[in-house]
Amino acid sequence: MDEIKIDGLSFFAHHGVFDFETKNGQRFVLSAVLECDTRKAGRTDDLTCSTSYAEVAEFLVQFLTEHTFLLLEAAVEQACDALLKRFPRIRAVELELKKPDAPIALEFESVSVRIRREWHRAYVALGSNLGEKEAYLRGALDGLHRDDTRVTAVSDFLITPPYGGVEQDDFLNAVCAVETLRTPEELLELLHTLEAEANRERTIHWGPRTLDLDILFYDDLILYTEPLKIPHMDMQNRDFVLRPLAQIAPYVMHPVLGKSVLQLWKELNAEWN
Ligand code: PH2
Ligand code: MG
Ligand code: MG
Repeated sequence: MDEIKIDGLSFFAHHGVFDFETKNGQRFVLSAVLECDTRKAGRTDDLTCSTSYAEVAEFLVQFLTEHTFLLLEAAVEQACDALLKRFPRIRAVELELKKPDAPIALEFESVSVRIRREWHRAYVALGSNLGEKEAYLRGALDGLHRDDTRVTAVSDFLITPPYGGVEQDDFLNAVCAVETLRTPEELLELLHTLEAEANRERTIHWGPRTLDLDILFYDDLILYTEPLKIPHMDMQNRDFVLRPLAQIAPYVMHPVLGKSVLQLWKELNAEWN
């Protein structure tokens, strides 16, 4: 990815753990690497196709002087977050915040914290087989639209027979693509909140539910933890996942099985025919 860099942006602010730091303030030095596609601006010589580094620099200094944090960690975390929400062309950002005059009673040049944050792409499966199924799915899609997460594509809503052996009503299923600043664990937390808001009760395993939201993919991540496994462990066996996913992401590769969604769906269907 192309980069726009701002180096050694110096300003006065009040971050710090000690009282005298928040009271008196001190000098900070910020460096930023903005990952964005500069091709179009490069071809057209038109600033509206890019992100103005002046605007970014002013935004960062304003943010870091208007807010006061105890930790450099918090200052850069929240500055990255605010920046990525404010400038849509910036896909990822690396910020380094230095405190050249930090309260350390030794000879040193500076201390700093450097982090990189980015928009992630995830795919989420939606299902409902209790009550107003369509309203539950629409409610979930609305709930996924927020400042740190955006729905970028939605499949058709499909009526599907129950899978997994529990006798129950048909499901309404869909899949959506999201862009998110959340980690997988934070995204899962949001999904659980939305399920709870839909009055989901966790009773019978695989039983009827007002709303079920599962993470299918998160970038190319492979994660095997309790309670979160990515990619979804059973997705390759589920027509109600692969069919809608193939509508919006046919060529996305399954990072463990090494096959595209379309290929997995074709193989699943071939098993039946
Ligand atoms: N979800 C399950 C179990 N079985 N069957 C269909 N058709 N759709 C689902 O969403 C579904 C299911 C457990 O999450
Ligand atoms: Mg499920
Ligand atoms: Mg679930």
